[in-house]
Amino acid sequence: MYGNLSIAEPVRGVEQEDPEKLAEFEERIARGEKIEPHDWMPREYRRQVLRMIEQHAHSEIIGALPEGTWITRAPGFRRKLALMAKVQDEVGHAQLLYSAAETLGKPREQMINDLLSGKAKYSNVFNYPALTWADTAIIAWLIDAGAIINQTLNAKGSYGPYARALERICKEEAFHLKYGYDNVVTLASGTPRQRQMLQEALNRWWKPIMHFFGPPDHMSVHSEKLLRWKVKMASNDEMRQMFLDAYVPKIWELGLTIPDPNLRKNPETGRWEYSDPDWDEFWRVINGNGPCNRERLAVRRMADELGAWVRRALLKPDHRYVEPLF
Ligand code: BYC
Repeated sequence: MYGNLSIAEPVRGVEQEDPEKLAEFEERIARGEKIEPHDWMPREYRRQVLRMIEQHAHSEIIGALPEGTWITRAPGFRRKLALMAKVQDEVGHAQLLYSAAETLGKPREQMINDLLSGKAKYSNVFNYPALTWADTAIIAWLIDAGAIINQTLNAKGSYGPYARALERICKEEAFHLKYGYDNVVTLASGTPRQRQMLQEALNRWWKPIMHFFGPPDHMSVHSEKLLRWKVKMASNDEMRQMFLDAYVPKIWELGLTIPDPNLRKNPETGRWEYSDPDWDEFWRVINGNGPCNRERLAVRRMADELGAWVRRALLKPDHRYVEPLF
């Protein structure tokens, strides 16, 4: 059992597969072996892993935007340098993840087209604006914290190229977390105005962060299969609980208030209880109707158009480097 999810039942979507091959595949996964691109895999496994890696890659590339808008306004040269390095890392993560996704047969260009057309999903959190410098601090601390919980688990997953990409990504995320925490502590121990700015940013980001781990287990569409095939190593609710366990005490330590009067750890169950974080808003945002979805995609489309001539020049088939004669 994973939270409310039972994974004992036969998985749906594999009825057409050769039962012997399927059994062998599932045994490999049960033994903890990695599945590599040229290994046999059920079509549904390929589809699910591709869906997840692709969404993750898009999240990294769109995720660079809310913080990226603060590079020119970062307070001081050192913070500007650190923020630039972080944003660059996030875009690098997208490159690693697009490469991992390509091993499953979908060309990168098609993935980018699906992102730009609005067909593909990416993480809900990046459809909200970063209104102040404190918002960037909360993103770098708490969203990166959530991402580390999710990704250190997924890094133990069954698909080799994704697991290996995540190992490297997690190392870089650990730096981002420290950078974010340093910014949060600076604001929390600053002037009353700075503390207020931080509190207001936390108020704005709390709900999106609760949504970040995905819908509650009973609403999750894919968890059952993904857990069975060890693509996901914990359910959405379990990851949310891990995050609350690790970070609620740290947030309280800084003297901040979490904007949920019902948040408490039930001493009997050992689980956090919280107000319903408005799952209707979550579905609206991930389906293209959040506060910044249109703006985020417009920026990416502009970048795509402005970079088109570079791609053409690099990929032009008759373009050869000719040694100068003199
Ligand atoms: N946002 O069946 P479910 C970063 C969708 S970026 C949007 O539970 P699953 C960073 C889900 O796709 C790191 N959509 O899904 C970068 C599905 O829709 P479809 C981002 C979401 O896959 C820059 C439907 O809801 N991390 O760290 O079992 C700066 C049903 O959900 C979300 C990843 O991408 C969401 N939050 O579990 C700073 C991690 N949640 O496809 C930081 C990789 C759910 O049926 N992904 N949906 O149309 C995962 O681990 C899993 O996909 C999730 C969801 C846990 C997120």
